[in-house]
Amino acid sequence: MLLNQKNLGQIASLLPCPDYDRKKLKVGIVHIGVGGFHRAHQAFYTHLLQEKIGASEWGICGVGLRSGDQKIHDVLKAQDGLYTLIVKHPDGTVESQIIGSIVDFLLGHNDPDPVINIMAAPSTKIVSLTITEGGYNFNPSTGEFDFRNPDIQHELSHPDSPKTVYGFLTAALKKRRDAGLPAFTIMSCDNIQHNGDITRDMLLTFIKKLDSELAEWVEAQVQFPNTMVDRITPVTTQADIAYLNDTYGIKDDWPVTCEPFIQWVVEDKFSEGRPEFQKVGVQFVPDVKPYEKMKLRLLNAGHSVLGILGAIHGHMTINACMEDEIFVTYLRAFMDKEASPILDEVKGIDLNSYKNSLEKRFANPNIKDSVSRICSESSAKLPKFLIATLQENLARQGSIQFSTLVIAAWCYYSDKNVDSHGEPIEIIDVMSAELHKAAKQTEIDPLAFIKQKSLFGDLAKNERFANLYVDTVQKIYKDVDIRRQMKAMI
Ligand code: CS2
Repeated sequence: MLLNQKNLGQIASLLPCPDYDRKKLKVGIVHIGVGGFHRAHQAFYTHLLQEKIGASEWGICGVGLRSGDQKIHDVLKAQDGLYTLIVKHPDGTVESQIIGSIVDFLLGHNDPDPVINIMAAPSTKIVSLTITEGGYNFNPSTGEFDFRNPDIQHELSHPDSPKTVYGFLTAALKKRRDAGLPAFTIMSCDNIQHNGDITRDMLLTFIKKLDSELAEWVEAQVQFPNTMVDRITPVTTQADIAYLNDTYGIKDDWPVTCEPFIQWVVEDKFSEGRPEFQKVGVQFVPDVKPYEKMKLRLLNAGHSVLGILGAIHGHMTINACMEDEIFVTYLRAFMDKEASPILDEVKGIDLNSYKNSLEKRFANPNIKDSVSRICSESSAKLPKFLIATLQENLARQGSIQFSTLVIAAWCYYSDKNVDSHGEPIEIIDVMSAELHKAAKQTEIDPLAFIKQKSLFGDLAKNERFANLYVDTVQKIYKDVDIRRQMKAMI
């Protein structure tokens, strides 16, 4: 039975279904980037809220801006926005439920107007984003907006046919201002420290090039709350689709799986009001920064440590890494000696318990989060998750060896594209060609990989780091048994 609105009555006897009247749910949030994470997190919280207060004006219209979003568009359209969320507990229990908070879906890449119009509609109060770390179009090392991006160039000369998130937001905000409507809030939900502030800086830099009056209006009217988001959401597999079919006879072409843990900490500043998310466990705080930093530098960086070293060793999943004692001890040493010392105190959170809980979450044997998901787009992730920590530790004479091994390992597999058993590693990264080219120089110039300025800034000139890095990378090139290198350090 296909998952759709018509069949919901029947499906309700099999799985929990939305108990609010979806016909009454109006679009108040436009969300750009409807991947698994959005559906396991914000759309789930929004669904919980409707269950609590009844259908409101806070339904979600999903938006995809890239041609690759066609598939999720087609699936959600065919399913009337409905999908199954499959929560996998560490003890093997699985809880599934049907989520109903997404009420429409629009694609912007061929026909931008409907997307601009829904964003400019008076009923839209929030435009939220999960466009990935790489989607913000800034140089990871300098933080500057990248005007060389051909899509940005196109938008500057054709503001009526936007392509990137910046072009769409600008066109919609202009329309609102011209119509005398208040601005919407722009809420980034990506894993970037100060995600709201960065979105604001980038958008204003872009708009200033186009229309300085509009930039002034945006500066005065639009709020950009910073947010910390958290829920491990692995890539959906065919087995997940088959599970729903075999167990319940439900045909859902793109369910989402995730861990039980969920957290959302949001800075409470919204231009046009917000859903009462506090009723379903969202924390609103005056300052999100300490939460963001803790999460990015422990969870996300911890993932990268396991993922990159795991990829070289040949572990396929994060939980497989956590079954390997050397990986567990190494991860903890990284967290204790390098990540924690630079974190500010977070009110109400005991750092040790937080780290213990991360270890448990990573070890969840049912999540089977692939190392390849974690390693994908490392060029956008590592500068924020790991290299930032390394830089701060260099400035304070702190430990850097655990992070350095990860960077050297990243160089090794970017060069060789194989793990220590000679099995191929597929590199999924917009910068894969550049990474490969730089890494390939290592045997001639051992600093070549870290001389990539857009990722490492001037780190290659830091003597302490450069010496340790050269030593470490040479060790790996001589002996690729990464576990042996790790063991020697713990
Ligand atoms: C992961 C995140 O992409 C990554 O490398 O660390 O997707 C992580 O699973 C989420 O941020 C968890 O909240």
